[in-house]
Amino acid sequence: MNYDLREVSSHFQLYGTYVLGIPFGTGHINDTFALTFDQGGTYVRYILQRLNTSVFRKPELLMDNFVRVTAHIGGKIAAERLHNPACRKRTLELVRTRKEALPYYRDETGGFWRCYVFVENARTFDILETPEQAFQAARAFGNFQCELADLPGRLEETIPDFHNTVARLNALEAAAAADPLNRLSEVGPELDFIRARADECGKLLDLQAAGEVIERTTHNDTKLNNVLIDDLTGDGCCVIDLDTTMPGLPHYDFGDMVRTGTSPAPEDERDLSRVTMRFPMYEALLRGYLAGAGAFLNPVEKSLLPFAGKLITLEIGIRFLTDYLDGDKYFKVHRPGHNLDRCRTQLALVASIESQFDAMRRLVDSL
Ligand code: ADP
Ligand code: GN1
Ligand code: MG
Repeated sequence: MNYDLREVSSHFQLYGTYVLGIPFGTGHINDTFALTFDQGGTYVRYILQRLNTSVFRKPELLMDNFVRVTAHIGGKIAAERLHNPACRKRTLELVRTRKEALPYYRDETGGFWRCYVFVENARTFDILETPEQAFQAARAFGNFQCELADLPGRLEETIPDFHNTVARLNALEAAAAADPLNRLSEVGPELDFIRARADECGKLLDLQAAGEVIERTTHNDTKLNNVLIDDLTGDGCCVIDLDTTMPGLPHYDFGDMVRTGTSPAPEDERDLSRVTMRFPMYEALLRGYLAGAGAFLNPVEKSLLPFAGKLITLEIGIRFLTDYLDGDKYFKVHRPGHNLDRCRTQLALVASIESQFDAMRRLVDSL
């Protein structure tokens, strides 16, 4: 889709002359652009995003969450700066609209837009290069959970049952039964692999119902490219992509870090021999996450972190396969079979996690 980014940006409190707007990032859901403005000879960048309102059906409530979360974290960063003026931590800073100072703008076609300040001198990585990066990224996500532990009230669930793996499995079975595009015959081994693990899908939900693991405010989309790494210090300096920040289990966040931070291959790799759970990356993620969030986890919650890595990888595999059978309606795809390729990498990663599971458990028990 071609959007008139200059026109859209004119509705926000942005000053100077619009220079350029380009697509940015590799997200599967929203449309993200980087804008450049000339402000008296200095080029200043902003992020402009068009929210996917088929996925996020109550965008105004989502933006209420966004404002509450960023105000809460912003307050903590301001307090930290009083003691440590060199603190480089950031949170997303929304730019409000000119009219009514709203945190979003709706265009005449119903398009839902928001804008925030570009965090310079930092970047995201689709594939982590070193254990040190893994440690820093995981610590930032762990700190994020910790900072939100005293957020007043409960956030709106922007996507109900987002990490309900049993519901995700049921959705897959429904898609397989309907098979609208006759793709079922191509996915036999993948379905068998998932069905063989069906019993594990409800494990965290059962423990939550029994009160052994506790709901908190979590990010829920801790893909490693959703944290900005500071170019100067190498620290995870800003957690981004806050659309699914809502009530959840801490395991969902740690699990997605294992899914996205341990394999050297991209999420849609076709050469499955390249997909593997690198133990040193897992160890760094675990140590980093516990450095940020370890203080509030109970022993049962802590012991379930390796399982979380397996469960969330399986869950996303289930979601990619469901979307493939449904006709690629949810995740953006860039080639035929893209969602099936993504599903296969997830299942290969689950197998790699399973083959190292004992060692993963021993490590967490030793920390
Ligand atoms: P999506 O939902 O599409 O994943 P994100 O909010 O994660 O969208 O943004 C996409 C990419 O844009 C990120 O991976 C990051 O590289 C970049 N990005 C997002 N927000 C900022 C920001 N405030 N400053 C700098 N880069 C950003
Ligand atoms: C989507 O928006 P993005 O690309 O950060 C998805 C996540 C998946 C991820 C898989 C709202 O994240 O749940 O884990 O793709 N976000 C939503 O790459 O469904
Ligand atoms: Mg993202």
